[in-house]
Amino acid sequence: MLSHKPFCRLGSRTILPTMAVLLIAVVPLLGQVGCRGAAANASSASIQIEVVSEKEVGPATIEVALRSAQGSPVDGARVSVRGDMNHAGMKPVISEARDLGGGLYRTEDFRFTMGGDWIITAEVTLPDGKKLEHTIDVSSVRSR
Ligand SMILES: [Cu+2]
Repeated sequence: MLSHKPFCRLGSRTILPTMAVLLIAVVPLLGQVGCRGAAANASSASIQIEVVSEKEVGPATIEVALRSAQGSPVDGARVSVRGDMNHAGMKPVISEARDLGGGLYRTEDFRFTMGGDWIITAEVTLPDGKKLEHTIDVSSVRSR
């Protein structure tokens, strides 16, 4: 019993400093996780669309680049590319773009089905579920 009391006192004296050290170590870690989370869960993004293949009837490749408001690449989004022509009565061409990492998404089965003027829309669902879209005009797609 005589040795029990000093042991308890020693115990509480070492546990408190240990907890303080853990807190000091954990708080900056939480801060970093918070910042990274904010970038990944960007609820706004800039969307860039580019036709990287020939602009002619047939298979085409379209790339979509996503950046957060802070300028960092946004990965893990769902990007669907829709092609419409500027005249009525045509079925839109829809292609899911593959996530290549680094904020870049690329179509694999898009095709221009007719020569003429197209409107390309990227429909984006960000990792946090927010939806955005961006449209570009692609004029004078060549017939073959
Ligand atoms: Cu057409």
